[in-house]
Amino acid sequence: MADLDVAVAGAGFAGIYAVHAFRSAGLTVRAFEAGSGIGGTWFWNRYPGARCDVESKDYSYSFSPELEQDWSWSERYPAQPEVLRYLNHVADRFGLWPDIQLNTRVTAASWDADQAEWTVTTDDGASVTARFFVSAVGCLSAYQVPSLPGLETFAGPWYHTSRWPADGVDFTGLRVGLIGTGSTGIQVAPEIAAVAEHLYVFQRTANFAVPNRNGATDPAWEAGFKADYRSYRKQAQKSFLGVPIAGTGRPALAEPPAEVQRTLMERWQAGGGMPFLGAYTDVLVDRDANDIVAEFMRDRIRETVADPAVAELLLPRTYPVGAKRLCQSDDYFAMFNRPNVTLVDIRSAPLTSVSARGLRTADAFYELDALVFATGFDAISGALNQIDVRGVGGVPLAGKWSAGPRAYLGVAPAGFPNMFIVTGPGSPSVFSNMVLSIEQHVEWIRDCVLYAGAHGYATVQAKPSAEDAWMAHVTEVAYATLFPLADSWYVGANIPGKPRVFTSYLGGVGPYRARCDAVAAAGYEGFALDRRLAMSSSVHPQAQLILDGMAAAGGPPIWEMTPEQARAVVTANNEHIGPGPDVASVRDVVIPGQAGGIPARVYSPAAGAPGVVVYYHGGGWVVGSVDGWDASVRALAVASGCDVVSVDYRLAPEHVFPAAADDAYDALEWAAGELADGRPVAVAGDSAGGNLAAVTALRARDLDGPALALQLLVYPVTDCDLDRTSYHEYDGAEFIVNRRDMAWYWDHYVPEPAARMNPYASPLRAPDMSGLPPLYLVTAEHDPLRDEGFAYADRMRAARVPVEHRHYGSQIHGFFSFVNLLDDADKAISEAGATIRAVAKG
Ligand code: N01
Repeated sequence: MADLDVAVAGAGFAGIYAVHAFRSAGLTVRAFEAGSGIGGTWFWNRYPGARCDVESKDYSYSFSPELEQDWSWSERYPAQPEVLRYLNHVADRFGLWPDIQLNTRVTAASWDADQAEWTVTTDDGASVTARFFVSAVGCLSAYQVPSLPGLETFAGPWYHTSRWPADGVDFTGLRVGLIGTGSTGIQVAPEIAAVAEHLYVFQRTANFAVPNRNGATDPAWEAGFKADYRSYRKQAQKSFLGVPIAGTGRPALAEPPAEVQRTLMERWQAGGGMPFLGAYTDVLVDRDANDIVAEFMRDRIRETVADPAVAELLLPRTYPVGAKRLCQSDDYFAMFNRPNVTLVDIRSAPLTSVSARGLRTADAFYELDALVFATGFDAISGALNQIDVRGVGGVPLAGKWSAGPRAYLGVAPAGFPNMFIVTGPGSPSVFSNMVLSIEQHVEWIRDCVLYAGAHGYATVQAKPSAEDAWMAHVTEVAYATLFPLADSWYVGANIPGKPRVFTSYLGGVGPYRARCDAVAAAGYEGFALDRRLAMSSSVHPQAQLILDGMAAAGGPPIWEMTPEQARAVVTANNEHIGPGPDVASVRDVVIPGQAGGIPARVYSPAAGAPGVVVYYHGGGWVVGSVDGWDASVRALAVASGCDVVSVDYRLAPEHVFPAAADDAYDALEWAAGELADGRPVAVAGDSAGGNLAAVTALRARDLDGPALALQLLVYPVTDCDLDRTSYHEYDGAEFIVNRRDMAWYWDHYVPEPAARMNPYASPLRAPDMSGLPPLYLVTAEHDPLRDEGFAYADRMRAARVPVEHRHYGSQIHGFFSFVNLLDDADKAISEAGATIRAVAKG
């Protein structure tokens, strides 16, 4: 068994929430974090001026209403130290520390197909196994320093903004060179300029920036959004960017030019990138509309920067506004009016080398005491590619991604079973409010893991065809916009040699979430779910005792017996079960059936029971009786609180198909007509009795018979095909039933093979499953009938019939009836009973 259910790489916003979400779902989880503290991006990027460009009310977790009410942000746009404090508060508040391992970098993760688990290796030489591997390494974690000849000879210190010393850097009195004018460079530059003797800004590409208009949190504003935070978060989930912003809803090109200028100015004055760029619908898809906005912004630079030559150099002209991440700053452009700041154009005269004393460009030398690189990241795929991730057949993820990173729905790479990437390539990630997208992904992954467990699937993996189709869609949407026109990190253009692929989903956060939800609702459409490997779970020791007892008793297999011998053996075996619980009233009745009286027993646990269950015992239509199933049916009556009618239908071979099915249906009609008195009615049964319950539900639908509230099918026979995988897995003599036994049962019940195709014999073959009552399905792992149960649930789901499926991983066929002997029998009956009770009570 794996050490963990889930191993998580990284403990930033994503890893922290993953620990909380998985743990709250009852899964074992550990996050491995390379840093000495949590926070990821917000731990590493502690350069002066680091600040979020999404408002604090949006850039915060929404999973806990109490957290969002209790926490107060001091500013509209939170600075790095405050975000880090917030994340540490979250870890404290939810007690996450025991499941986060700091100072530990994940170096490798490899898929073990035999065990259906990941082996995750860390830089301390340790390794751990986990059923699922979740990457929460972030989109912007692998920082890049350009390869400048001579950097190692530089006499002064140099820093990358993403590895800033924790105790800060004092630039007082120093000549500092800053390379990079993206979001980071634009934030750090004014901070350095404020203290340095001189700041040289080496600019390769001029950048657009809108003002933040940052300020202290206004208590009235805070009270306002907190009063209705829940519905605000809902709007955010449905919005395009993960932040509910109000655009005009109109194209700029359809608006009078003066009106466009007025709107842009209004938004410029209010500050913030998203409302500004989102003012008009055509700005990111139409070059002419984009040019209007770009020119507006260039005018603001001209207004701000005193020296026209410097202003001219600062005017972005080489790409559409917004196609590179729009920067935000209140003081960057004004900084160039300071006498101690020089802008150096390294597009016309590129950097050539570093020496001990400074930087050389193609046409000058700059004497420097310190160097700062704000040169960005190998984005989206860089951090994950630093881990040696190996999937099916040992294929490296980096190899799979050599033509560009890809993953189905941006969360699951094909060929890498049980691996998920939070905000991975193909998801909205960096084009959205990251915190909201992280929450959506983590919750979706958690639900998928739980679904796999509940349905007994050992592996979940994206189908290559689904991944291909999704990434084609991602590309198609991207190329309908202006984004691919910029040489940005969005397309990998900032990393020499990286394939130019647009890998983020621009279809919008709301539509993306809806798509992910639809995939889940359809039973994880596009994923291959495989349960064959789950058999590695061993038989429960209590069940093993039963199997050992039967083996010790000796005797021929069922299929070598006569029906009379088989009935005697089953009766003797059932005596080991012992009595069931007391039930207030138990009476034997004879139900008037079409072919004569049908004996039955009615268990009434209490007066005023909310519903009626018609129960059909197992035994391959050949053996079994109301007496033999007395204990478990009593337990079900007590657990459900409902009246249970246990039916002694006619057995084969004396009465072949459809005798048992006819009796089953007649018993339902009687129970609904004579006993229920308007109360909800359910059908239930185990094994062959499950077959009869399923068939009765089909017939009731087909014949406009009694309305059913539920069908409880316990490892039912749903089909005559004895070639399913589980029949071959459990074909030995050591289990309760095997392939030859089942063939023997079928031969007696439906001797004519062609007749077995009749849906009233093999209900899985019903052409239409719609309109059937909700299914509560119980299956056991070590059971030849396992797969036909799963197949039945799949058909039901496909027909939009509600399905609740409980799979008992270490159990055997028949376990549900072994009350007194198996704890799982009591558990399964009480769980099924609780559902019946809830359904009956409406
Ligand atoms: O990195 P970048 P970043 N020689 O790649 C230049 C998020 N973020 O750290 O444009 C010379 O954007 C490069 O020049 P060019 C946000 O998503 C958010 O600034 O390639 N120059 C560019 O100017 C952001 O987009 C926040 O020609 C070289 C700069 O370095 C993302 O992080 C704050 C060079 C890199 O810009 C990355 O931003 C900070 C070379 N060899 C970051 N190589 C907020 O929330 C690169 N450059 C506010």
